[in-house]
Amino acid sequence: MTTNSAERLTIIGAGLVGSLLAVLLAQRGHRVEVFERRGDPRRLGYEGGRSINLAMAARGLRALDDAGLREVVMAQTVLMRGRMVHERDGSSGLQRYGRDDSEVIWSVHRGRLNVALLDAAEAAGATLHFDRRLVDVDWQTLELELADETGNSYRHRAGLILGTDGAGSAVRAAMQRQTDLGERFEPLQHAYKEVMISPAPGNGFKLEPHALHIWPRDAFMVIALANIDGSFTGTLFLSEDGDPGFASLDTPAAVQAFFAEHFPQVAALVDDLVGDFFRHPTGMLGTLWLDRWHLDQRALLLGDAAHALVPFHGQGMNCGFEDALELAQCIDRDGLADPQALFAGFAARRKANADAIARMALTNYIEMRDRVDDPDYKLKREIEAELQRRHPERFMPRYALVTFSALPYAQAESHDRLQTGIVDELARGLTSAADTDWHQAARLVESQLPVLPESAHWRAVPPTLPAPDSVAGPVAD
Ligand code: FAD
Ligand code: E1W
Repeated sequence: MTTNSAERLTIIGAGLVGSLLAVLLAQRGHRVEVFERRGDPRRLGYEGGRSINLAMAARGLRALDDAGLREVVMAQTVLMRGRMVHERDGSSGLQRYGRDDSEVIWSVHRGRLNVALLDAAEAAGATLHFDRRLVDVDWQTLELELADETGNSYRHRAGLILGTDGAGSAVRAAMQRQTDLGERFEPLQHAYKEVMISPAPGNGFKLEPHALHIWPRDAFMVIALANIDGSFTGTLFLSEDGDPGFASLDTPAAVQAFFAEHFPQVAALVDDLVGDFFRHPTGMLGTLWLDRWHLDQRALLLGDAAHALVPFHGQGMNCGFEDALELAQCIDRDGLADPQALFAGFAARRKANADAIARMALTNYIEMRDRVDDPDYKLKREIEAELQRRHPERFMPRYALVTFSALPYAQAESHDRLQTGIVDELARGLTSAADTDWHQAARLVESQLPVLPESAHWRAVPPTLPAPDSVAGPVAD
């Protein structure tokens, strides 16, 4: 078995996680090379010109901060204060995510974020190779077999291999041929499709920009996030089979009838519903679980390649960015002299957290789908808000622990299990949060909930004045 030329780091996949990892490692003075299947998005544009956006939260921003990229990225985001839930009857209301504007998330353009990260990676000294798809790895010689779009093939001797090539990872497939990673893919019956809402005349917004819009309809839903140019990207989440399902929406008339019945407001906002529907691919969703993320001293997986999640907590990129930062910090501490120990140590620290966010994302899927407009759900959220007000050192809602804090996901999940038990007990038989027995609540909280560690109170932005309950605040930026 060969040993690596340990000073060199070979990243496969220059998506969001790979490009940030390249920045973080190159900035630390390591020799970094990156191979990416697609062409350079800075020359060729992105995703066929489509605007796809994502919700960035505290964990993502924390990693960008370490790379010195906070300002560059934040200048291109739209702040989101809460979810705007659109009911069947056409009414809507904003449910704040947090207590004030230190507890918000940001809508960020996937393509522009990736471009900013690629620029920063190059500026930090990383070497980028585009139009180079990994086909296979010779694990004896560490030779990569790469191909370009026209089918030419290339060979390249790798250093330490870091696989950030996404959910369909070729690095992972090559590792699987060498060892059993215990891979399991748990598909979700639901798939997704993106639709575009153009800006209002004069680059205004057709919907409140500072909110994540949700049209929940039990078994399916549409969400929409604003872009800085005034447009919105909408996403339909729907079963693949059955009726309604993507398989049965196979004609323009069927698509129009489905939206007219369930999402008339969305239908009126989208410029070219039928065009979008049949031009854009239907994306698959699911959870990828692995028992192992590394192949001894030779290769390590990070991001979606190691742990694809369902998107319903908006944490896939955030978790992947946390992976990248944590690996950089492991290298800071232990160096690259013993890659096997480095990879094993990283995976041991990180896997319980990835598993926890994968489970919590599935839980949020159920809530998103059919509970955000449910009275019992609202009652429990009200009780939670008051428990947090009364016991801020011990009680913090799950959404806040996941989205605004730096508490490791596994600890957020176990703390939330205790909290859920308490809230369920307090809510039993109640119809109004005002009837909660707050003496019993205090007893339960103090006897069952440990004091939260400092990382739970970490915030990406400083606290602001407490937020009013229901208004979105100023719309103009
Ligand atoms: P990717 O972004 O998939 O990047 C992989 C890269 O590797 C790509 O550039 C690809 O071209 C390249 N590649 C692939 N194969 C090869 C190969 N053989 N050789 C070389 N290069 C290769 N996350 C959030 O945090 N917030 C959200 O709001 C959010 N919303 C989402 C909504 C939807 C509908 C979906 C599906 C996901 C969402 N996510 C969200 C998750 C997020 O998109 C992913 O977690 C994130 O993109 C993972 O980044 P990555 O770099 O690991 O993988
Ligand atoms: C967020 C794709 C996506 C991204 C998200 C979220 C959701 C639903 C979806 C979770 C959320 C930001 N969420 N929003 N409101 N309640 N939970 O917070 O990123 Cl579907």
